[in-house]
Amino acid sequence: LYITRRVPEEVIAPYREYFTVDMWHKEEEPVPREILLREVSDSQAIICMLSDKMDKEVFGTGKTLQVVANLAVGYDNIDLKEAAKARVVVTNTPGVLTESTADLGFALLLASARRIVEANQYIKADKWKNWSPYLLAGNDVHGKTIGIVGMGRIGEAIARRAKGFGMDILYHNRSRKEEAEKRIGATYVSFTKLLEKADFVISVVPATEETKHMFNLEAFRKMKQTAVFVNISRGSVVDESALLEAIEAKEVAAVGLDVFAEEPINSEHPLLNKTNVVCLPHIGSASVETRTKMLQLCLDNVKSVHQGKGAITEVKQ
Ligand code: 8YV
Repeated sequence: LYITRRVPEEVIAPYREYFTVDMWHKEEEPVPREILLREVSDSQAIICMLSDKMDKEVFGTGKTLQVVANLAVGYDNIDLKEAAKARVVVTNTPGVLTESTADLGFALLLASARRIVEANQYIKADKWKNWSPYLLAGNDVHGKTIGIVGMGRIGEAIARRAKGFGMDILYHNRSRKEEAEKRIGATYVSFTKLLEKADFVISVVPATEETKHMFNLEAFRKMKQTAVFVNISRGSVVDESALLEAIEAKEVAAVGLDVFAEEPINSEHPLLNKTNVVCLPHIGSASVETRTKMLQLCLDNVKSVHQGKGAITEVKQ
């Protein structure tokens, strides 16, 4: 088993009796492509992450490869067709990260609406000399309407949190989710209606051909000028230049982004330099507890495939 980042030994230790584990030695830096290809060529299993492009070249190189376990619920970094051709099982980490990702989504929503980051910067820049009634006044969250785009596990977990804030819940999804509607009291609406009615629009859709740039200029123009837009899914669902244009034209009030078209971004990124935009480095599922559960699920998948029992959470094409 080769793991493409450095991960804590205590999580790996219980699995060392089942397979030989080797890993890239840096925690934050991705494994260089040539090393990935070399490791793939003599491994039976790989645990990889979203910045590792698992494409035709990788699957062509991995003659002994049996399983690729992605440390994420999204798997847009993996070419499933090539994996199937090479008879490699692909797994992801659904379920274990739902609540942490919803927590982060809500944190971003609150931070953007109530200008939390800007307010913190304000003190750090020694600007707090006085108090005035509308100093750093933001938008209320409680009692407003949230529009959740993508009603999967994470969408539903966000809806539960929104309910606690007394919000009205609208959602849009490829297909209507009647069971979820009953559980959380959400209303299914068209994408256009959601954009027009919601005070908070949050994207939780996976990256697919269908969702690419679904948040374009037309979409941002349909939103209320007081709307807050939050994206915790994938950067590809947003046309970033359109978002920038919408922010500059005051078509939206505030934005919270955990994901970007090209990651990582740096301090020059134009969206980062807007005071009403809160940017995070793709940390939706990044709690110590959840990352450990994700890693264990990857390891359990590898172990299960290795023992001939099949994967636990296989991604089917
Ligand atoms: C991952 C995510 O941690 O699960 C996903 O799809 O985006 C995050 O939870 C991230 O992709 C790192 O692989």
